[in-house]
Amino acid sequence: MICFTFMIDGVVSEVLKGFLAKYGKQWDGREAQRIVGKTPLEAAAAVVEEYGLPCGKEEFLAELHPVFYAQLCNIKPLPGASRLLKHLSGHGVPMALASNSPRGSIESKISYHQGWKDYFSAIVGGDEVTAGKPSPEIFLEAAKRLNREPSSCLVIEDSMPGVTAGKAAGMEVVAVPSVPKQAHLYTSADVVINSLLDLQPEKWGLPPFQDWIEGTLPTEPWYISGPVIKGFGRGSKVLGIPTANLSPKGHSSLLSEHPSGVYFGWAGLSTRGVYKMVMSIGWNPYFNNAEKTIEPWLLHEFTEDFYGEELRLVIVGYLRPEVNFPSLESLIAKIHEDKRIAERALDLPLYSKHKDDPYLSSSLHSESNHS
Ligand code: ADP
Ligand code: RBF
Ligand code: MG
Repeated sequence: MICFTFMIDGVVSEVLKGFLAKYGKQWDGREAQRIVGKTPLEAAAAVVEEYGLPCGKEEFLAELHPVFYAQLCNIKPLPGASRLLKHLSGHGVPMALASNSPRGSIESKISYHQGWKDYFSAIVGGDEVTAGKPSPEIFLEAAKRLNREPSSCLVIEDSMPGVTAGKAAGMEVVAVPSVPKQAHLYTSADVVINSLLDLQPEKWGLPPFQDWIEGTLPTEPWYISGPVIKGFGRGSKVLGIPTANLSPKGHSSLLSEHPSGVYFGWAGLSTRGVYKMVMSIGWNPYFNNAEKTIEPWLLHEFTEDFYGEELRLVIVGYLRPEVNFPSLESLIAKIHEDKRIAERALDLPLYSKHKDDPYLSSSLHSESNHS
């Protein structure tokens, strides 16, 4: 049995940002870690305290509540959540949803996602137990409702309090940190993964995913474009692997729907042509960048640079999470392996059909039907 909680509460950040502005404060992201996995009241208390707001937490919450409520329909599932739920429920694995949010709010959140209600045999809300996470109570209650021993349950969690709660309940815990670059803090989890795409159900005695094809995971195609910008100048120089960087600016919602990682697809340069492409999106753990970068390596020998040119990408599949490496050589070897896998996979009809996508060769800024 599986217990989980996972919706991206980007909405929470958006709403809080607006409110802080009203009090003349600026949201700086430091509280994201403090609010994930909390009840709304606990989260409000944390923010009131952190920012020294001149109001009580109840007052703050009363003000926030209607705004959150109106935003419930905009909360997106974590990337890969729908695929995972579909897979496990297709194999008859009993699942429960256990969240610190009040039950009513959980129910309205999931009502916006088709089929979600039926995936869960039990839902436990924060208002149905005496203490929310990090107390184990919410997970113990979920196990009870599913008629399972806690020790036979797997918890999938995106928050620190949730990981603590799951371990305290005597369950196996997979952490999927929702705050980037915080993986090292989740040491009490049995496994930390970068995204739900990386979950290996067979490690937990569950049926393995069957949608991987020749080392690649097909995704719904997604589209991103922009002028090629200057990066750190180390792709060609340090790795011998040039990457035509795109700016992550203006793509924040697209990037929150897709985890950091290594992807592949097709790249179009309007005056040159369409090429196979393998890319990384993220913080380059080996170099530990402060900013996220988008770095496609076009699988073609060019005789010149093309900085400033409009680059259009159709991303069709996922390969692996970005990881750190013990040496530069091992990073380079891995990227060349990514290249071989992508090059070969892109000849499969499933992927090659996207080579003719008009998006790749269409003229500038005609993205309206692809956003
Ligand atoms: P930067 O750090 O500025 O991105 P790189 O060393 O990664 O520098 O080099 C990237 C540049 O090299 C690209 O912007 C592009 O102009 C050029 N380039 C040449 N061949 C390729 C290729 N096959 N794929 C990507 N970029 C290439
Ligand atoms: N950087 C990492 O630190 N870890 C990775 O796993 C990683 N994988 C990559 C895979 C591909 C296909 C490409 C093109 C790049 C990857 N990089 C990775 C990014 C690399 O560090 C980056 O392109 C260079 O630092 C140049 O900025
Ligand atoms: Mg580059």
